[in-house]
Amino acid sequence: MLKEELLKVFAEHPGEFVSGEKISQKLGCSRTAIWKHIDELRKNGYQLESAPRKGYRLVSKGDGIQPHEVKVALKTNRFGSEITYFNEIESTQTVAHELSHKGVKEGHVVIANEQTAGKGRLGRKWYSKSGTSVSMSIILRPELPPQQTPQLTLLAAVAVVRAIKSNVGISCDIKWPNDILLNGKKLVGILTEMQADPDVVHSIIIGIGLNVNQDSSEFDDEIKEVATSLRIVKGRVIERAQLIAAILNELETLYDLYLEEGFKPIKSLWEANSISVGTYIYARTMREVIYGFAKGITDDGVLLVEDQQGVTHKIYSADIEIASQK
Ligand code: BTX
Repeated sequence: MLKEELLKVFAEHPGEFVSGEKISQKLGCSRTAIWKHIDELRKNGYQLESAPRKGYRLVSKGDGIQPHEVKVALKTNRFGSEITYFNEIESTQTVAHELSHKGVKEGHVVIANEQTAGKGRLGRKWYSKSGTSVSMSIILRPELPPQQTPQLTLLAAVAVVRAIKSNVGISCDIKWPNDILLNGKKLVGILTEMQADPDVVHSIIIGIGLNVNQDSSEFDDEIKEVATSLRIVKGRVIERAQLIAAILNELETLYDLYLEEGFKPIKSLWEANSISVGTYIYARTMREVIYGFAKGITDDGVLLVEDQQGVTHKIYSADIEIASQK
């Protein structure tokens, strides 16, 4: 809270130095406490100048996400009520694992303006640039057997699609299990990891990476042919804090529905937004490539593909390519 009050003081003195003494009088705290909060603001991307005898001056708010702007737009009870924010971090997923071990509450969210070592599935990389992406990890603590956790990946995909629709007015497609595509290009990646014993889940960490304000020249070479952003399609810059809040609002609503009524209503919503059921696909698993008709998903989130010999395969993990119908 002191951080917000400190920002208020700077807002009252735009472009000016404010002495440490004046700040400590206004906020009723020690100079050391102020110094600590100035340091924290710097870590959050704010540029602050300090000069002997003059005090501190806010030069720029940086290109970061303001966690208090996320909080103002939340309609949730739990999700996002605690936010850990970094201007730059290796991976929000790694931090979320550590926080989860320390026992933070369900719904705690880790958000970063930039990740330097973002993680995709199966050891792949996830790119996120400063000022343009959403990178966040949400900690859940459902009482579920481990085999049901893939359902939460599908739930997260539905939440993101609905939030993008309501907040930006764009309809996206879900490709099993966790890709969100816009005009056939990858807009969002979702990584679900869990901390569990064989029969009990301790926590589930849902990582969401979303391309928001990149223009096409800003994508790294490895992904420039396959990636897109909301800005490219919408033609304007999108406010990231609002979008994060919209995602958390949808996530909590769907998660509560899931806890009350099970996977059935989520499954219907997922199928309604999916381009990878009711069509012919190639499923590239670790062992083989299966070509066939994707019939649907099971209650465990497993994809069912019928091959040309009429055999139905259960696909637990694969990369999916939509094929033209044969
Ligand atoms: P995935 O394995 O399905 O996708 C990774 C693949 O997607 C990469 O190999 C690359 O080809 C492509 N890719 C990488 N970055 C991008 C991008 N920005 N846009 C489009 N395509 C890209 C998807 O894994 C799961 C990603 C989860 C990312 C979140 S961000 C917050 C959290 N923290 C963290 O480290 N990971 C998660």
